[in-house]
Amino acid sequence: MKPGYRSIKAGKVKVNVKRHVTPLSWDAALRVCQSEGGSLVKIDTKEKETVIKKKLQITSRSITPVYLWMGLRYFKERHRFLWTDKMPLEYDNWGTGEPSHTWKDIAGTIFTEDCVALAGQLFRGVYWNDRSCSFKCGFICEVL
Ligand SMILES: [Ca+2]
Repeated sequence: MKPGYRSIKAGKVKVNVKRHVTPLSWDAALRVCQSEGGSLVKIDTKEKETVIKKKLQITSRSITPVYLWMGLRYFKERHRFLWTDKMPLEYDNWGTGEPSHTWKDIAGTIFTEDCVALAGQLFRGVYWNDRSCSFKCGFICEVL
């Protein structure tokens, strides 16, 4: 495995993941993961999410959430979210009001939100939020 990956085993869950700190767009983040022989992380069970949340310490000490891209994206023409391996969404952990599909900034500009990030926030804990794919976030890669 490439440097920086951690092999985590807990119960039935076994994952090889790396948390990248340098913020990138969703597409650029995916390319980095692919160059490391994997993809953006697939969080398809609650058990796996719990392990990742604990071991990668996805929490924020402020009310400003920490966002980390995962391998989930919305495909408008198919009206569904798909993981990077093309599998459909089964387990999810959306935050309140998510997925919102759009976001309006203070100036009233509307952004389409098709890419999903794991969010960690003080008080709210860890939840999912769809965000603009061009926004730059840290990200989690997974090697099978
Ligand atoms: Ca959203």
